[in-house]
Parts: sequence; structure tokens; C-alpha cells
Amino acid sequence: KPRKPIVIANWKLNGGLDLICTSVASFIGKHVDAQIAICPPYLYMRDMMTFLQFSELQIGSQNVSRYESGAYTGETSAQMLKQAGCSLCLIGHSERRAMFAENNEGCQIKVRTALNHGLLPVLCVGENQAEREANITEEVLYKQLSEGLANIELNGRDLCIAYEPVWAIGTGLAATPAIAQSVHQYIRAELARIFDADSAARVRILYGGSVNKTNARDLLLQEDIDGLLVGGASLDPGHFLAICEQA
Ligand code: G2H
Repeated sequence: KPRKPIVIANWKLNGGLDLICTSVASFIGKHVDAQIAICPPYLYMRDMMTFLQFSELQIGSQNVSRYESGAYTGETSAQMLKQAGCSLCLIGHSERRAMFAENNEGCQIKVRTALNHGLLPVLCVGENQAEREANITEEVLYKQLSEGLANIELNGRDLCIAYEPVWAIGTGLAATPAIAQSVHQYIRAELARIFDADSAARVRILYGGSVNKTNARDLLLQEDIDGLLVGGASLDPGHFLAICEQA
């Protein structure tokens, strides 16, 4: 594969110290070719950091503030995340869009902030069931990508896009490898329009939505699927490791 595979665990509002310990322990002595990151709830990042000398795991954040500092109660800035040892951050996960009123404009500010502080932004996009049934998947993605990445200059810095069809999230019904590949191909073409062909060829596009150790391999075999974003299955350390070993 031309791009280094990446597998990210998104624990959402789950897990705790025990899961940090067992998850990091499961990677000790294991060699995986892919870049692997776990996004625990903020509170556990520092605990995870203390174990990381034993493995090549990275820490990711499930969100990042659009603000740098100031009177913004409840927020955590990109600079703080970077200082805490975070390597990457998810931006605009569909749950944040649906339940916490995140929009494309806010995502664009977060992508910019993450890049400025040396965090790898993982911008999440995807259509819901009604949009897929109405055949407007590409229109939805076009808007999410062109607004979410408006006026961003990469200047050689890394960016990831996570394609997470909302109808596949937590439902057990993952997109078929063929459907995912065709959407990923569309996303890469859009990235070439937004940036340029070289940048688009470098951006890693992850698939997310009911990924498990049984469907991971076929998804990863697709030309434009460069990694996976794993929710439910990442809460079982052995299961998550089995997914990572296929990347
Ligand atoms: C999609 C995914 C991880 P799950 O949200 O971001 O969750 O694998 O449980 O569908």
C-alpha cells in the first residue's frame, strides 16, 4: 500500500483505568505494521501516557476545542492535548454533529487548530440513512469536505479523513467493502480538487462503522481504504489487537 495504514480506537464515553491497562498490555511485545492510536475519554490520557513506553501505541483525542484559551468552560485545547502526549484528534464525529451541534464551519476551525499545534486531524464525514436512500451521499460529502476543509493549506502536513456512514455506526451493519471503496474513491477525488493530486494521494482515508475482526481484512484490501476507525469492537483489547494485526 502506498500509504501507511492507520487504525484508531474510539472508546466514546466508555472504558476506564482497567481498560487502559489491559489495552496497552495487549500490545506489549506485539509488532504491528500500522500506526495505532486509542482515543480514550480525556481523563485517562495521562494514565495511558505513563504506560506508553512499553508499546508503540499512540494517544488520540475524541474532540478538540476550536478555541486556544480563555473563558470557554469545559473545553480542552489542541495545545493542551499536544502537551499531554496526544498525536491525533477526531474532529466532527457524527455523534458530535448530531448531539452536540457541531457543524462544518466549526470542524474547519478545529482542523486548522489541530494542524497548527502538530496534532494529526482526523475529520469525520458520512451520510445518514435517509441521505443514502435519497441518493445524495456525494452531495452530503461534498459539503462536509469543502466546508470542513475550506481555506486549509496542508503545506506537507498530514491529514486523515474518516468515512463513517451514519447508518453503519454501532448497528452491526458495516458498509460492504465495495460501497466503502467507491465512497473513498469519491472522497480522494474531492481532496484532489480541494488541495491537489499529490496531497490527495497522501491523505489517509479511514473507514468506520461496525468494523470488527471479521470484516476488517476485506475493507483494508480496498485500494482507497487506508485504515479503520473502530468503536464498539475496540472495547475488547483482544478483539482490537486482532483488527490491528490485519492492517
Ligand atoms: C463509528 C465507530 C467508531 P462502531 O462511530 O467511531 O463506532 O465501530 O461502534 O460503529
